[in-house]
Amino acid sequence: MSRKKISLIGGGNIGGELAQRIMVKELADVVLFDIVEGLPQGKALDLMEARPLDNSDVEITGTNKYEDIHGSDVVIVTAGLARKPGMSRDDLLQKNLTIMKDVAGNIKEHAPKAFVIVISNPLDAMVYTMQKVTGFATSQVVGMAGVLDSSRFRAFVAMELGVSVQDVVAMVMGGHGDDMVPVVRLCAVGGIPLTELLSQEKIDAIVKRTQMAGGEIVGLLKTGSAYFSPAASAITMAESYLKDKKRVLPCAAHLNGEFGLDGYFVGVPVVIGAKGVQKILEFKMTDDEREELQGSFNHVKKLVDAIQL
Ligand code: TXD
Repeated sequence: MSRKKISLIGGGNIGGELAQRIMVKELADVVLFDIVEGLPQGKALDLMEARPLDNSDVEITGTNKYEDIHGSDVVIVTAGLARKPGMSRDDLLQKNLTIMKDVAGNIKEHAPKAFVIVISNPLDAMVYTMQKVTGFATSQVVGMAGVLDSSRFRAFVAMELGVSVQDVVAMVMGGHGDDMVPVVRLCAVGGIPLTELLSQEKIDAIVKRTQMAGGEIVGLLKTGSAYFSPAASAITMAESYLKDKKRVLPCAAHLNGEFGLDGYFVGVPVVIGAKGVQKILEFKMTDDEREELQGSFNHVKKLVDAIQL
């Protein structure tokens, strides 16, 4: 049985980290694509030379030619500009929209059967663009944000309580912006509701830090945004697809009336298996939760409605 194939469109900070993680896990062969001459080829060769140390026999190829992504099972898209200090994710819209249209057209032509995971910001608008321009089924296109945001929430809870991250579950929904919706009611530590373990003040502080976590890292790095955690998040999604794990993960998925929302991509709990986004797990929200989700959805809708596709 031949190995699966993952193509990475964008060989920058996240792209390189994605390629390394795939290599170490021997998840699939990798094609690393970028428009910069030499960048993907250099990173691919470097990773090929690391394989003996990780006992990994996957093939990693760097390329500037879209033809090389032919036959991909998964395509992960990080092409685009990243934030600099003082920028919002929305500030990237116009430049990354142009890039995303180009990328989507090439994926449609060269990898029409691939499961597409979009990472580029502003995420909810970019994944919407990907699906509209490719015309792929909505089950075949998904955005990575909620897995990252939920991981950040879980990490902050574990740090505060001094417990293993393994025993903290959390769900962050909505758009990938400062108005994302950590659903505190669903957070549990070893099955114990978070609200029984931390004061409301500490919970509010963790919610806020989660919502601003991307900007916190941009402010520290000054030259770009987070890349270790976004890469880990997207690999979790890709693995669930390739191994048909049917993980329940918060992802930017196309809504068709779920949670009373329709026609756009925002973060909701989905099942990812061999058929892609196989279903959206809807649940009864409190009035406050619904109001927060509606607010975050409205922000995404406003941003997307400004796009001329
Ligand atoms: O949770 C999330 N979804 C976010 C997403 C988490 C962190 C970062 N987020 C966004 O991912 C970030 O705001 C950016 O929009 C993307 C990629 O972030 P990264 O840190 O990897 O950016 P880099 O290092 O600048 O890499 C982008 C690469 C770079 O090598 C460019 O040459 C390439 O994209 N690029 C292109 N590749 C293909 N095709 C085109 N047109 C193109 N234009 C630039």
